[in-house]
Amino acid sequence: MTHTLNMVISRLTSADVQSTITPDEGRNVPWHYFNINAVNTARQTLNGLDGIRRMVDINRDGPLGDRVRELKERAILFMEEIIEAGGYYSAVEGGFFVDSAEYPDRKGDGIARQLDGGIGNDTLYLRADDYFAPVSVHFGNNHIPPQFQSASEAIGGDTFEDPSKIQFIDELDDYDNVNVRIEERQKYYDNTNLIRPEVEFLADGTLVLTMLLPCDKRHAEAAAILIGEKMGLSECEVIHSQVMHPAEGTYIEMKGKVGFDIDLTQLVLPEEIETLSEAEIRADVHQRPLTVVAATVGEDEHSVGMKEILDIKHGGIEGFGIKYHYLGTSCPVDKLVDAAVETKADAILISTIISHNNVHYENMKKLADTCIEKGVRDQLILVAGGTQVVNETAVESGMDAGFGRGSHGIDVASFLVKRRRELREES
Ligand code: B12
Repeated sequence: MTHTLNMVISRLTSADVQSTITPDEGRNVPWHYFNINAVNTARQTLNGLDGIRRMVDINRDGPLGDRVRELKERAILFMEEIIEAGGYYSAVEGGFFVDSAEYPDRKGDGIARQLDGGIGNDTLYLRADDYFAPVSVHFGNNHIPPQFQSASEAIGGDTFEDPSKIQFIDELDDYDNVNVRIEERQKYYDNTNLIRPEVEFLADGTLVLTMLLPCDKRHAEAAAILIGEKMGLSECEVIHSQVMHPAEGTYIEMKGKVGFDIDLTQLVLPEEIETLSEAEIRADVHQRPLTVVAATVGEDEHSVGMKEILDIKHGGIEGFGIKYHYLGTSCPVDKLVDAAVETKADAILISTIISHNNVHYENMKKLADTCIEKGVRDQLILVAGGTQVVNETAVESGMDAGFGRGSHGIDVASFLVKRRRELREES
């Protein structure tokens, strides 16, 4: 919420407030990924607030103006007292900062730091001119003696390269200490291809599930635990619950553990399709102009994905010099094919997001059939896209290609250029 408010203030006032996150509490607290989510939301807000200053006037005669004046007065008094106290460092020592923000009122809980060092005293040293750290990863100047290829060679490899050199401090009890934990997890140290979800420590198996349950909070929490157990999770625990609206239900975040490993070497990965370089696509399109007609088809009103693929502002195919005629949303297939013929287009691009009853693949078949009926199938490249679109099934449904979630303009532009080359070679 703070991130988003910062964005609004920043946009309205040009104060350039920057929201930052500090991931210092690590990934084992929801706080960390909530922060990541918050920053994503703020980023989206930032885009959404484009041009807001031209639409919104700030009324400085009302409470906002009074508050600004008051804050400025407090700030000046505050800075005067800093000078009286002996300057910035004395103020730090006096706990001036991060107090109530209502100066001269003080809560007395400002962050104070001892100037004579406190516990960190004398722990900072200037680096000597011949400073040398025998480690494989180093930031800043490291004077590697000439006889060594790499810094860590001086000690025969550091702890990154040879984990057996790590000396753990065994400060816990007999049954839960670092040696016991390492022994239990030795296989994950030995074989880094074996993974489990993890949060607190290596391969602890912890995962977090989110769900919305259409009931009150007490029932939802108990139901969530049962759902987790039925899914085969152990140590299920609700870590957050929030009533969205009493009539709607409760949003639950639950953690539990899985007891199986995933072997990365056994995964069947989808083929990684290489795209042509931007320069190659542009050069090809420059030499032989490429035109497409595009629309969302059937009764599909979801236009955002299609525009992502087309529009130069979103990195769409337009940015590579490809010309597009956008026929809008819920466009009949016939109309698209006629427009392609009329504009002598190279390709038809359809977006079909809704997938109930496989309507997306039905739309593709309809497009392919219409092109065949009108005798233009071999003159046109047919491309379909949408969240649920899988390339193989799109091809089985008569398309030249299908593009799913997360596709980018460059993927499509690259495909169009490659496919056009193939067609020219074939003919
Ligand atoms: C925004 C949205 C809407 C907006 C659309 C506004 C607009 N102008 O686009 C509105 C509110 C109008 C809407 C309405 C409806 N929606 Co809606 N909507 C969404 C939502 C939240 C986001 C879609 C989106 O814009 N994604 C962002 C874009 C960038 O991603 P994308 O669409 O996947 O596109 C990418 C790829 O798929 C691909 N791609 C897409 N098209 C193309 C085309 C080509 C040629 C290529 C190469 C690639 C490509 O590239 C894009 C960029 O990476 C989704 C849920 C979701 N999170 O996906 C539901 C969702 C799509 N909607 C859904 C539903 C059910 C509806 C309604 C029926 C709701 C109702 N009962 O009224 C109506 C239908 C209206 C209609 N006739 O189409 C369902 C569809 C379920 C299904 N599987 O069929 C979803 C999945 C929500 C859900 N979980 O139930 N919706």
